[in-house]
Formats: sequence, C-alpha cells, structure tokens
Amino acid sequence: MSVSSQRPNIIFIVADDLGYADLGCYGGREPVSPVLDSLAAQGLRFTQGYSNSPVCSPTRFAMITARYQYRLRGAAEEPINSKSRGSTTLGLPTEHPTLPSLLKASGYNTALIGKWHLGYPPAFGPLRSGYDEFFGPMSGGVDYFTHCDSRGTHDLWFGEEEHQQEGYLTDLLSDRAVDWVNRMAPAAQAGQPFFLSLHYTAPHWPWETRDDEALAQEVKDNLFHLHGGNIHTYRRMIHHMDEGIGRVMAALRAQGLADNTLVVFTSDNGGERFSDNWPLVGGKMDLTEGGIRVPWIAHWPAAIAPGRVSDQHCLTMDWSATMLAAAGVAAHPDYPLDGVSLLPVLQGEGGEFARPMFWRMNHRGQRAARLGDWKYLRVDGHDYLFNIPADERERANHASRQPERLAELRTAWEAWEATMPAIPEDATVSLGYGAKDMPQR
Ligand SMILES: [Ca+2]
Repeated sequence: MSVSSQRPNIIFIVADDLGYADLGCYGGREPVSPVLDSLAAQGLRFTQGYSNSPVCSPTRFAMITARYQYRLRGAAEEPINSKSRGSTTLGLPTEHPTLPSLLKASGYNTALIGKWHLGYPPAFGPLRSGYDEFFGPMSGGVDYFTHCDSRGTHDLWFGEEEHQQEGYLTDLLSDRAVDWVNRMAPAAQAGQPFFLSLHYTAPHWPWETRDDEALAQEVKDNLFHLHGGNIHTYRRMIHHMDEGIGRVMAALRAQGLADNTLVVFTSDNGGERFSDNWPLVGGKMDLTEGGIRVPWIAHWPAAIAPGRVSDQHCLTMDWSATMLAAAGVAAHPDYPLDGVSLLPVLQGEGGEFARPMFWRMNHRGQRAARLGDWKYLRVDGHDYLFNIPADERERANHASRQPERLAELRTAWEAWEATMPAIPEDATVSLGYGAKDMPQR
C-alpha cells in the first residue's frame, strides 16, 4: 500500500499510566477496550513498543521533541511536580521546535486536548510550543471532578484562560476532541490536515469512575488516593476513555476522514498499582519491562493493512518522528531527531530494523539498554542481563554466566550516556507513596 497523496490528519492518543496488558488486545482479562481492540484489529499492533521513560513528564518531553528527553533540564525531574508552578527552568523551552510547531509551520491545524505536564505559563505552555488550541490540565495529576491538582489548585484551562466546567474529565476531553474534529473537518476535507494530541489523564489516580463524584471531597487533600481504588474501578476508568475514543472515531467516519487519518494510541509509561502488566515485572518508575513496555496501536486505513502485528522495537519519540515523516515535514537542522521514523514498518515495506534503545533514571540509579534480544539493566547498583524474547519477565539473569555480553551492553550504554548531559545535581525524584503505605513486591 502507498500513502495517499494527500497528507494525513494525525491523532496522537496517549493514556496516563496504562499498563502493558490492561487492554483486551494485549491480553487483558476483561473486555474494557472494545474500541481500541478493534482499532488494533483493523490496524497495526506493536508488541515491543516502549515509552521513553517510566514516568510522565520525561516521556512527554521526548514525545513532543522527538529527541531523548535527557537533553532538556526540565525532563530531569522525575516527574515535574506542582511545586514547579512559576519555575522558569522546569519546562519545555518555547524556542525548541516541537512536533506540533513543525506540523503547524507546514500548514497543519494543531490542538492539545488533555494533559500538558511540561511546565507552567508564563515561561512555558502548549500555546507557546506549537499548539493553536489547548484544553486540559497543565499539571501531572488532577481530580476528575474538581479539576484541582494535588495542591488543591484549580487546573483546567482553555488556552491560558482558567476554565470552569462541570463534568468528568475523561468525558470533557472526549467531548472537546469530537468538537475539534468536527470544527476542523471542512478544512481537512479541503486539503488542510489537522494534528490532534488527545492526552487523557485516565486511568491515572485518583480512582474515580464517572459515577464517583462523591469521592472528590474525600481525596482532595491527597490525590494519590492511597485508601481507595480497586481493579474494577480502574477497569471502568479505562472503559470510559475507550468509549470516548469510540466517539472520536465515529466523528472521523461521519466526516469522511477516517481513511486518511493516522491514529496512534499509547501510554506515557507503564502501569501503576492497579494495572495489569502481565507477564512483565515492575511498573511506573521502574526500568524493568513493566515500567516502560506499553501498548502501541496504529490505525490508518489509507496506508496500513489491517490485522498486522509487529515486533519492531520502538520508543515514544520514534512515533513523533513517524508523524513528521507521514506529514512530509523535516526536522529543524539545529535540533536533529533521536527518534526514528517507523513509516516503512507501518506501510509494510521491508522488515523490522535494528533499533538500539537506552534509558536512564535518577531514581534508584537505574540504567537500561535493549539491543536486539538482550537487555542490560542496572538497579540500585546491581547489573543484570536478560534475554527478553526468552524471558520477558526478567527473572533469568545471565549476568554472571555471560560476563562478556554484559560488558558489551554496559559499554554500549556508557557510550550512549556520554553523549547526553549528566543528571543535574538539583534534579528531584517525587514518589507519592512507599512501603509504609502498601506492601512492596
Ligand atoms: Ca503517567
């Protein structure tokens, strides 16, 4: 199949803290995601797709710049927390080219509907980094009903104007996304495409379904919601998001735009406490597979044959590079991409290609490299070596049996790391809870 001569619309849907096996099409135990499952069945599902980081804002820096996040100071925060409000350093520098700014400059209409988490105005903000429109929260986590962040500050915005609106946030974001598609449809039908970042906060804490407004008062002093939640609530939160994605897809179809719209779905990091990451170990904040392996689904009938599954290795920033390639947009020469376009994989041209991937976390001194089948991992000063296809669960440690291979991967990681800025002395790690709050594995 070949790409249509007309440039595609692009919708980049990102869930928040969704785990690898939470969706039906990734082995989920309950049918929470019929819409996403059908997008995967009609499109392309990746089994070896990763997030750039096991925590929110670092991944979002990589997603919007298509470069390793370690290059930017704000991304050293694990994650940016609400104490960063007013900071002039902890955010996405407005002069940095971005996925939306490059697409906008090439003629795309652009919007972010959902979570930003890349620093606060006036120094930073979505309208200052390439989005024509913004509706959503600026911070890392808000209540679904009060739309207040973890410090109790109201955090729902339309552009840079504070926006008061009643409703369950997942539904408000879906409503606005449908509205955007319908408003942009005439231009898109006339040949001016759109780029929509639809970045849900679901299924991130607090553990509230559409029917749980009463919980908002109970959790307002601690949105981590350490006394609440369960897998049933968690699954319904995913289902609410899936319903909203279904409404966005229905709007695309009604406007005759579904065929030439590239829809990509993923999560910003691995699953949190109620998530299903099976068979992976670990979750958010970990460089074990459960913290970084995430769902990646691509749907684009004009270019992607239905029903395919790919084992291509890829990172969040590769998808940003893919979107630029699909739009025929080059990177800014002063900011070359670390992301690699997956367009040939989407179009089924050629096979999978070698894609070395590297990660670094200040938290617990973690390192990871995935080179082909093998993964080098360091946590708390211990070095491990795993064969991922043979043991996705990272329990069979080959480090002492294959010291030469371990050394080879460690050297590759160190060579990569030498090309990145060091972790700043004042970078912070924010953990919402620990062993005193719930037993650790
Ligand atoms: Ca997240």
